[in-house]
Amino acid sequence: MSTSNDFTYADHLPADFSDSALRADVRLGLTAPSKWLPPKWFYDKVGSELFEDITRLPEYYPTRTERAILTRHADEIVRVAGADTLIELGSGSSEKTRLLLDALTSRAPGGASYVALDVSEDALRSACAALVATYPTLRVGALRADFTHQLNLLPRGGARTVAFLGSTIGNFEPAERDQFLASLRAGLGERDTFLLGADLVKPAEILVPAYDDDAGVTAAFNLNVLDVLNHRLGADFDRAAFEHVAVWDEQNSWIEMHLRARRDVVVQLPDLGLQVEIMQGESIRTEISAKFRRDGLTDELTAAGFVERGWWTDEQQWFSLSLWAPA
Ligand code: SAH
Ligand code: AVI
Repeated sequence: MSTSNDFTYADHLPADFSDSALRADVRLGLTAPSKWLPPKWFYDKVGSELFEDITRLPEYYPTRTERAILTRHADEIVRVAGADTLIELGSGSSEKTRLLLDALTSRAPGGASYVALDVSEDALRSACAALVATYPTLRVGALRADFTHQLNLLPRGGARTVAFLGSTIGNFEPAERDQFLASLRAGLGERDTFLLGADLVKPAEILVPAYDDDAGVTAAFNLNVLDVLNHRLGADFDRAAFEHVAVWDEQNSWIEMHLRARRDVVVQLPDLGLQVEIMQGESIRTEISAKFRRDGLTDELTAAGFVERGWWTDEQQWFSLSLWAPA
């Protein structure tokens, strides 16, 4: 652990995380009958920056809608939660979080803590450095960890709100989501709460452009994962051989992002001793982004052992913030 710029920084990812975990995921995903990659590998420095660019696109409504809900209701959310510590999973730039921190620091002046958890060291360091400059009384910690299997590392003590904003929960497969909720619930005490940002089902005409914008930023974000594999695994993906595809799967209620081969492609992954053949028209699924209905979310959270403490949405009911306590 190191202290710099008045925030603590702890890296709990294994030293070889970017190698061994990436290798295992890539071997599993690219040798499967339907090829896929987990979304956590999007977020190298370039990918984290591209995601921030996405949040400012006119088509990408989730960030600004969630921010609008927070602008209106952060005080109430923080009051109902009654926490002195905010822990944020997949915190990224922690920008919207400031609305919660404004409320938290004015409720508990001198006594509030914020812990940002993310896989991206760049995102953690720049977000936390900016936060300590704005909130002199806030204790700020950065935790580099993987929220899919390291929730046991969350700091304990006091009354905590664990926030998972941006609808990042939608990037889990349904079984992963159940596992995540069970693991989170297991670590929460009776004074703790869970604040969830979840994107809601809406017409495909709004959903699809949010994941296939005119400026091509989401395409660049998607294709960047090939650069990550090239840089970290010595692979030789040709970005030009792939196109970005986003489709709305109504039955599963999720957007799927794919990289579809424009021609037959043979990729060498020397670090894995692997050669992968991808036929023209075949695609690699790089992300799902599930969209929710209130009753479905309630069922899932109830099954995981939570009880609702609050539900806030925007006028169009496009996005939701909900607060949950252990049942
Ligand atoms: N919460 C922010 C950022 C969302 S982008 C917002 O609402 O705008 C998703 C964030 O989750 C990225 O910062 C990414 O680095 C992080 N992330 C993705 N997979 C992760 C994992 N398995 N463990 C921890 N962080 C992860
Ligand atoms: C981080 N996550 C919630 C984003 C989403 O909307 O699913 C990632 C993203 N992918 C494409 N655009 C944004």
